[in-house]
Amino acid sequence: MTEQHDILQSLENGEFALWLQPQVDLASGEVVSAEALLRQRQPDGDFALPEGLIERIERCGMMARVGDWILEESCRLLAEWQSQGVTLTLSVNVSALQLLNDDLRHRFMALLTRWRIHPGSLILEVTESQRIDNPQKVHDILRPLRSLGVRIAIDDFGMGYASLHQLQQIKGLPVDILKIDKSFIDALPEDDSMVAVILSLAKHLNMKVVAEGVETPAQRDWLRQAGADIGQGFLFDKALPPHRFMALYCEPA
Ligand code: G
Ligand code: G
Ligand code: MN
Ligand code: NA
Repeated sequence: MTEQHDILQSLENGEFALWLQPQVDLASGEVVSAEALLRQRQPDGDFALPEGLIERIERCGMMARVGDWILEESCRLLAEWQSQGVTLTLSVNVSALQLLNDDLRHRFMALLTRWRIHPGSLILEVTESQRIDNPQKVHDILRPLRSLGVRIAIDDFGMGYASLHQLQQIKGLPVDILKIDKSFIDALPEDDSMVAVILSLAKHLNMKVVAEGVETPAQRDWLRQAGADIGQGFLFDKALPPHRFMALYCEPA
């Protein structure tokens, strides 16, 4: 059986799911958002993200198909929240391959309209470490989405830009949020130099900061006092199935 066929089967059999990990406003301690993380039902019934699944999906040319499912499922979740008066935002990962697909913009706008999603409730996470090889193209794709009110986050920030020249390019990108890579959060609070630099850069560029992989109260406290906006990590909670996330974190209006 081909990889393509396997993935198509998974889609058709409803084996993919988006689980939700809370994102916490560090100043208030409130859950204000969630990151949607892809999971696949395993033969034993558990859901997991098998090692290398995303890469496999990309390699066999199925990222557009799966990416469409991810965006649709995200809109469905948001529409459900909105109908219940839940005001949390949702962060959705989009791969660079998905982004470079020429008609993503049109399919995406159609989705927002069909599900009547308030665009401000959606954040797209673009992974920096996949390297933005063609900033002009990424720019052209992101700009119209952003002008609708969708916000753009750079995921794994700090891992991809090897040079100041590359860093220079991000100034021109239509980006709202930097998500600091977990490796820099791991160093806190003893070594705070990289996180401090990124916080200052974000402030300079008028961007918000999300710290990912927050695991200890000491890390959370350092980030809060340094003015980071949002924290995400096992200290708060792991990714949960949507019904459990909603029972725990979505207050009915
Ligand atoms: O929990 P975690 O194992 O879910 O995620 C592992 C990696 O897979 C992360 O780098 C994350 O960005 C990526 N990932 C998780 N869900 C998605 C998704 O829906 N789309 C894309 N493109 N990547 C995802
Ligand atoms: O999209 P991204 O690369 O940011 O995906 C986040 C990944 O990090 C997911 O695999 C998620 O399950 C994982 N993760 C989230 N919080 C923590 C944490 O506090 N510690 C660890 N080790 N992993 C985390
Ligand atoms: Mn992410
Ligand atoms: Na990340």
